[in-house]
Amino acid sequence: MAKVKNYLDGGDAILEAFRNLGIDYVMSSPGSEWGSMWEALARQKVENADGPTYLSCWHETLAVNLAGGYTAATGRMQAVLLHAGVGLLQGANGIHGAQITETPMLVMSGESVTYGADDGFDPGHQWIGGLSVVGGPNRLLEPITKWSNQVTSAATLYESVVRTGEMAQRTPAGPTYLSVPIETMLHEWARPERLRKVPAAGRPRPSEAEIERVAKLLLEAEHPVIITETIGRDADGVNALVALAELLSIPVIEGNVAQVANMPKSHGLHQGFDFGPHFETADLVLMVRSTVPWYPPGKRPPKATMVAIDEAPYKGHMVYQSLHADVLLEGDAVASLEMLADAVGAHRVDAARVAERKSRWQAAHDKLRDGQRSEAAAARSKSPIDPAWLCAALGETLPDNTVYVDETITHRGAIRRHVPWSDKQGYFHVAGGLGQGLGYALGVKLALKDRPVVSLIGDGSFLYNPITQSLGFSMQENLPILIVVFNNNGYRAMKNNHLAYYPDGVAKQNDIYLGETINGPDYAELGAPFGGHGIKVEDPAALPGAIAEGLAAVEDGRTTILNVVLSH
Ligand SMILES: Cc1ncc(C[n+]2csc(CCOP(=O)(O)OP(=O)(O)O)c2C)c(N)n1
Ligand SMILES: [Mg+2]
Repeated sequence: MAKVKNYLDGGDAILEAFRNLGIDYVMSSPGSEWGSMWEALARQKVENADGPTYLSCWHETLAVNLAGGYTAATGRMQAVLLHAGVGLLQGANGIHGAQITETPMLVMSGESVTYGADDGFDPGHQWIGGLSVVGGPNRLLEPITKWSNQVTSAATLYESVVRTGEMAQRTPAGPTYLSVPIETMLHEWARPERLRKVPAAGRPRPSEAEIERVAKLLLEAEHPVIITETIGRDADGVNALVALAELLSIPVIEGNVAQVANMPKSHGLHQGFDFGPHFETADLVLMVRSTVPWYPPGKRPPKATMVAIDEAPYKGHMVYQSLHADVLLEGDAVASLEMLADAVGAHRVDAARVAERKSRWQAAHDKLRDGQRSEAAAARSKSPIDPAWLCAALGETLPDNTVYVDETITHRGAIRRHVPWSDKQGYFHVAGGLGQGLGYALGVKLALKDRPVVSLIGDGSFLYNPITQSLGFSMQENLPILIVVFNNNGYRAMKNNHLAYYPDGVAKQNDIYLGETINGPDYAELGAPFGGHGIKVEDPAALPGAIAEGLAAVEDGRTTILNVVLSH
C-alpha cells in the first residue's frame, strides 16, 4: 500500500501564508514543483477549510494578467504561481506591467537544490538540465520586481511568504518574487501555535504643515490646474479629486498616460486629456500621481509653481523623469487630496472667483464635448468604418456601468474622446508590453462580475495575447467578456514611426512598408471552439446592432469577438 503522508509540509506553510495575507485567488500556470501546493489545496477542500481558490491557466501571461486586472479592480493583492525560471520568463511581460503600474503581486516559482544527487530523493531529472538558473531564478526578475529572493528552509518558509506579500503592498506597491526549492516545499512543517494576524499595509501621509503650505498656494492661485494619471486607482480617489476640484473650481486634465478612470468625463471641470491649453497660463499645477504630465518633459509651464502629489513621486522603474516639482507632498495621494480640501475649507474662499472659474471651465468643457460630438457625427456614415464612429457607437449602445479595458495604440485618442465612461472603474489602460489585455480584462471581470467588461484591442495587440488560452479560461470560469478588435489590418503605429523617422525615405517613395501589414484571419471566428460568439462588421450602419448583439450574447454567458474592420 502506498504510504500516506499525515504531516503538514511546505505546501501547507505557503497556503497558510496566503490565507493570512487575505489572498482570494492563486493564479497559476503549472509546473512540477507545485505538487505540495496541490496537496495542501486538496486538503483544504477535503477539510472544507477556508482559503484561496486555485485558478488553473494555460499560459503564464494569462495567470499574471488575471492577477493584475483583479488587483486593479479590487485593490487586493493576489498570488501567482509559475514554473521555475522558464515560467518567469514567459510571465515577465505582465510582471513588468505590474511593476510600472505599482500593482502589488506575490509571484512564486520553484527549483531544486539537490538535482538528483541526494540518494533519498528524486526531484525529477528536468531540474539539472534546462530548468536550472545560475544564481537562482530570482535573478531573472530582479530588474522588474520590488524584491526577489529565495527561501531555503522550511523553518523560514511561512514567514518569508508572508513578508514577501507584505513587501509587495508597501508604498510604492509592486510585484515581489520568492523562489522556493521543491525540497523545502516537501519538508515537514509544523504550524506555529500562534500565527500573527497580518495587518493591512499602512499609508503614510504628508505632514499638516506641508498640506497647509499647498493649501495656501491653492487659495492664492489664479489659474490652478490638476493633472492626474492614476488617482482613480483607489475607489475613493475619484471622490477626493472631485471634491477638491469643486471646492475651488480647478480644471482637471487626465494625463497622456492615464491608466484608469480618474474623474467622470461628463463633469464640467473635466478638461480632457491634453495639458497643452494650460501650459502658458497655469500658475499652479498639482501633479497628482502624474509621472509624465506632458511630453517632451523638458519644458516647464513658465508661470507655474509645480506641486507633485504621490506616494513616491520619483519612479524607480523610470530611467528618466522631469517633474520640475517645486513642492512635493509625498504620501498617500488620496489622503493628501482630502487633507488639502479640509485645509482649504478652513480658510475663507473667494466665492466670486470660484464661481467665475466654474462657469468659465464649464463653457470650455462644453466646447470640448461639442467638438467631440461633431467629430463623431461626421464619422458616423464614413465607409470603411471610422474609429471615432466605432467609439461613439460603443458609447451609445453599451450601458453606463460598462468597464473598458484598453489595449490599443493609435486608437487610444479616439477612445478617450468618444467612448464615454462616467462610472468609477469604467476604464483601465493596460500598461507595458502588448499581449496582456485579454488576461487583464478577465481579471477585471473576475472582480466585477455584475458589470459588462469590454476589451478594446488593436488587431496587432490582440495577436500578442494568449488568445486560445484566454478564451478557454473565459469558458472554464464562466467569465464572459466582449472583445472589440480595432482591426486596421496592421501595426499602424509602426508605419507612423517609420514615416516620422524617414518622411522622404525609400519606403515612402515606393510604398513599401515591411513592418505594418497583418494578414490576419477573421478574428470573429476564433471564439467558436469555446462556445463563444463572433461578428465581423464592415458596414458603419450595422455597428450599433452588432454591438447590441454582442452585449446580449455576453449577458447570455458567451464571450463575443467583434471584428470591426476600420479605415485606419
Ligand atoms: C510585447 C510587445 N511587442 C512589440 C511591441 C511594439 N509595438 C508597439 S505598438 C505596436 C503595434 C500594435 O498594433 P495594433 O494593436 O494593431 O495597433 P495599431 O498600431 O494598428 O494602432 C507594436 C508591435 C510592444 N509594444 N510590445
Ligand atoms: Mg492595428
